[in-house]
Amino acid sequence: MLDAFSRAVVTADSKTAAIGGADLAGLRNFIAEGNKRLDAVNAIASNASCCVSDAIAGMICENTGLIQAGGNCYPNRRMAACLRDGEIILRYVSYALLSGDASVLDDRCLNGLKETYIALGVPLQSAARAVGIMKAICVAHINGTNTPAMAGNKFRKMETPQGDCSALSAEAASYFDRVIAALS
Ligand SMILES: CCC1=C(C)/C(=C/C2=NC(=C\c3[nH]c(/C=C4\NC(=O)[C@H](C)[C@H]4CC)c(C)c3CCC(=O)O)/C(CCC(=O)O)=C2C)NC1=O
Repeated sequence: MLDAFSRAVVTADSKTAAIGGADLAGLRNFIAEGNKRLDAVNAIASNASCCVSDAIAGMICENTGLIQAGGNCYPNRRMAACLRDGEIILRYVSYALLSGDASVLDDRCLNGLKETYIALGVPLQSAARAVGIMKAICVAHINGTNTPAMAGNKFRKMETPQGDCSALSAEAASYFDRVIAALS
């Protein structure tokens, strides 16, 4: 498991090189933008249960067969497993965003997940759809562009200073895309 710093060390070591200008500039930026990163992680983590339940509900609304006999969210035991998986995935995305590196997500969550789902008959497309909804929710929370129209009575605006979070929300989006790619 790596983070932005250990990744720079491993990359330099593989080239038997000193840590160079571009690597240091990247890490300097990582530090300078560190508080923004923590706010972005908080935007995900502190809205996690709402995000997961909304994504799974949305996935089921679009495909109600999932909660009928024979569907993979039926009976409640499977519904609970699905909600739990959503929470696990979101948690590892938040770890990746915190460390600025995808390896924790790859090694501890995605490695073997597709094979597990295929073995259990968990529909990959539906799982990817739920992850896609979580991505939309988290990007909106990081950017502060979530709206009462989409959130209903659960609407919650993060009380973070306004600024440019486009790089961080794009990075977060890339981790969700990584999950979707691993299930495709
Ligand atoms: C380390 C991280 C980690 C991950 C990622 C993980 C995933 C994981 N999800 C599982 C099951 C499951 N996962 C789902 C998920 C879904 N079903 C759907 O229709 C939806 C598409 C989707 C929710 C979005 C379901 C329903 C099961 C139970 C399947 C069964 O027992 O028949 C299982 C089998 C064992 C169990 O039921 O607990 C594992 C290992 N476990 C871990 O420890």
